[in-house]
Amino acid sequence: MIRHRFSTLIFIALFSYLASGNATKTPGKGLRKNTPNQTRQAKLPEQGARPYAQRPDVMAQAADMAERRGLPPHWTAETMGQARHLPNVAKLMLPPPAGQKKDWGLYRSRFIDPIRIGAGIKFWQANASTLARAEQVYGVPPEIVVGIIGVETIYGRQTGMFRVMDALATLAFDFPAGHPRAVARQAFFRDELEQFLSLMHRGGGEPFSVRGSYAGAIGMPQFMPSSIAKHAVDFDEDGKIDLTHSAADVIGSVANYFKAYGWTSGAPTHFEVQFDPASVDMDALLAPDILPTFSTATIEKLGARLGEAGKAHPGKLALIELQMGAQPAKYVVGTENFYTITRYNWSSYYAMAVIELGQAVASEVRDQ
Ligand SMILES: [Ca+2]
Repeated sequence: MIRHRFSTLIFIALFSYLASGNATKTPGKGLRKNTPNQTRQAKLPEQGARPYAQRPDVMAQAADMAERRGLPPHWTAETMGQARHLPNVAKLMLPPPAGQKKDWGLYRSRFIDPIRIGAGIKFWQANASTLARAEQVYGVPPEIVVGIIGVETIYGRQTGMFRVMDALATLAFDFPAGHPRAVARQAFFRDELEQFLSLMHRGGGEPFSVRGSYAGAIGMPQFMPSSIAKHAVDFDEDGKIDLTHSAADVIGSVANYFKAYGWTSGAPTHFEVQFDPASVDMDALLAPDILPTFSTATIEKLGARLGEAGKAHPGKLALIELQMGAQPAKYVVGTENFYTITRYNWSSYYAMAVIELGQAVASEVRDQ
């Protein structure tokens, strides 16, 4: 599902002196194969048929954005006007067909594989002291940081080939109306486009030189522009933030993101769970989804049986269901730290893949 070998083609402008913004990682992401230019015309929906420079709604938003953000009006309008509509980017945003069973086994096999583990071992060994420093400063252990960067981009090997301007403009102005949360998602991407233009203007970057995922996520950690603005750090202290070339900046930024979203140092991510068939109330257990809601006493009352470590956990818990296609689902009990991982990408499958990849790499590194 993922194509790579583009890292040499990709660089992003250097961001320095970053300011504020919303911090949200786009959910349900993952890099997809790009669409050749020549197929665009045939599938061009009416919505995106006019160049953005000729769209009064886009030009009005450019003027509004320039005023609110203190950007040069001509530069803002010209840049937004030059963005290209990418019809397939909009399509990639649509949720999978209803009724399609998720499959943790399949999902896991995409991320916990020898190539990614091998790349993770090399990344860990090359950056061991930086990972240790990030744990000291932010309280986030190396295996979580290593798990994130591996799941996101195989340690920078696949950071995305879309021009971020095109992806963000498409999602900001032509978000597919058939999406159940189209209005909210479109607003989210408009904000990200604003953040991106602000970053480019402030850092002196060339907006069309920046490549990323179809959702506009950038660099080794696939940060959205708002996350760069709010959470990226210059962890190698060279005076600029570079999430494409500086492993240290990436490590510090990921750890800082986790700290901001409530990571508790030293606390586990999840526990194993069994069920008491006589008393289990799955509807009640699954109702809060991934939000840690239950005390250990409550979750046990609802028929979930924890081991000794789970019983001793002081915080709130959530029952996490991992569907296995046609097979019976698997379950774990997630802690607040599990929930924090899902703030990076809103999926329990994603969080589990991050945890398991990090553990797989850690066990190899620590055996050596
Ligand atoms: Ca730096």
